[in-house]
Amino acid sequence: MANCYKSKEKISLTMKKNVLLIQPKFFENFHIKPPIPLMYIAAVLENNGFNVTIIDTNIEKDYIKKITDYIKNKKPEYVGISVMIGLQIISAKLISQKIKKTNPQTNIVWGGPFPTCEYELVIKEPYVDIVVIGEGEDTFLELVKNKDKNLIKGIIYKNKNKIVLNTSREIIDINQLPPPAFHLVKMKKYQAAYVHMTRGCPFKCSFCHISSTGPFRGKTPEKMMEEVSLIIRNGFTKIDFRGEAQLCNKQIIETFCSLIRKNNLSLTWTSWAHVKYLKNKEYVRMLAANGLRQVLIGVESYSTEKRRELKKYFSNEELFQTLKNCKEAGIYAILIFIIGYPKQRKDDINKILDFADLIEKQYGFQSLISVYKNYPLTKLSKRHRKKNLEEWAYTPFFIKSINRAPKNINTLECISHSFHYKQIYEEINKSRASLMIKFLRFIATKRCKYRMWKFPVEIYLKKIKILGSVFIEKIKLI
Ligand code: B12
Ligand code: SF4
Repeated sequence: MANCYKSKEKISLTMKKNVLLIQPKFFENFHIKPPIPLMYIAAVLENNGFNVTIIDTNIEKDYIKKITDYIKNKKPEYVGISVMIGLQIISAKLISQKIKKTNPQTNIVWGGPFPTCEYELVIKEPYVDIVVIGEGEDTFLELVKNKDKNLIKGIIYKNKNKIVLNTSREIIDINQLPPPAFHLVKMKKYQAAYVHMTRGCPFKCSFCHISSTGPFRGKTPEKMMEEVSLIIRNGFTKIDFRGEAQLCNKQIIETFCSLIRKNNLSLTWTSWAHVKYLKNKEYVRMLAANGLRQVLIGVESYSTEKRRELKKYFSNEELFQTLKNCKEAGIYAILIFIIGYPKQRKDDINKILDFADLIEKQYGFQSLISVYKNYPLTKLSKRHRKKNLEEWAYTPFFIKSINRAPKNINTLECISHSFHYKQIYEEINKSRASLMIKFLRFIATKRCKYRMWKFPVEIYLKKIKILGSVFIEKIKLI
């Protein structure tokens, strides 16, 4: 690991060079969270004397002007763009093209989960100069410090007419990283903040790709407390812990909880969680006593055997024990199931929906049904290849995303959408639910009750709306 996180003395040498980091648009109706990956990178750059600006295009209305003004006035040598699979690719592409048009000298660097999987495809794009593969903190710092590219691990780049792939980089010691640069984003614009106690994941579910941050490892309780305190200072009292292995190290979490008590923090938190850890009753009680209010559990299917097919290993008995523990401790559980993966039968989907109903009846917990998407580098997709970025951008959302799926994509999405609207949406927007949301919720409830997935007009409308905003964005950026 490069020892470059706290080198204030190097500031004068770098003469406060400007660096721009951009989070492209998602287009979908997510509850957008602060661009944490970029904030980690920004913190490292700032500690090394760089002037960093982060533009989150999801919250900045006139972001095109802000980006082009920045390029014209501040002339950054490097612009870093964070990209996930899906429509965000289109936004990243348009923004990159706009930057190159404004100043062709700017080096455009793509990083994040998507370029990490598809670096060979991404580097072929004329507007991308460098792709950072994997964790970005050390690699991007070396780039902006103008270290000889030949010697920078973890990149693929263009050298005149050649494409050069360097050796991969060793993983970062996450306990040495400075906390994310909260001061560089408008935290008030976000509805929730999230943190990662861990990077990577110790599990290997066959439908999931989580390798952009390397193998599994966790933060110390003190490190977690440092980040949580910073979020609280930014006005949040509710924090979301992301990643299913967040609660896996009982000892670390216990110490973290004792720090919450010691510091007298009135904090509530939600977390992703794995049944493997929550089946322990005492542990769940302790978590509840220290502010855990909601858990998201990836249940995926209705039986131990079906789960095993997806390389997710826990039994229904363990699941029921977990749900009982949560209910008794006053923690609300949201269960997540997956439908439409290769070889899943129509009958399996119906059984999942029945299982979700059963859990609602017995425990009062709701389920989300997510549609399988063929992402690169998962065991199920077997290095599924696509010809260009557009295919990766659109297929998860619109066409042929699911090879050999037992049902039509619109039907699957209608199931997913209805389960979502049936409860979560209303819950989140309780105070602000518009008439339209109430109407959609009404339809969703009926669809779920009668298992009526025909004529999914909502899905067509949703897609038209999303495609419409992609189209408008294209016009604005051309
Ligand atoms: C929070 C989150 C979201 C939030 C985004 C939060 C935000 N910033 O607004 C929301 C809810 C919007 C979201 C949406 C989606 N997400 Co998401 N999300 C996550 C999650 C849980 C955490 C991301 C994170 O902060 N990670 C921690 C940071 C430190 O890691 P990182 O993001 O990989 O960043 C590091 C490196 O990648 C790199 N890096 C990242 N950006 C950049 C930029 C530069 C310039 C450089 C140099 C380096 C670099 O450096 C970072 C620090 O080391 C991850 C799972 C996970 N645990 O990582 C999934 C994950 C990233 N999401 C994923 C997916 C699939 C989606 C969706 C497509 C889901 C969907 N609709 O089906 C959408 C995207 C829609 C779109 N593209 O339009 C996948 C990505 C797969 C892929 N290969 O692209 C992941 C890995 C989950 C999974 N296992 O499937 N997501
Ligand atoms: S689905 Fe969850 S538990 Fe499974 S590998 Fe992905 S992040 Fe880990």
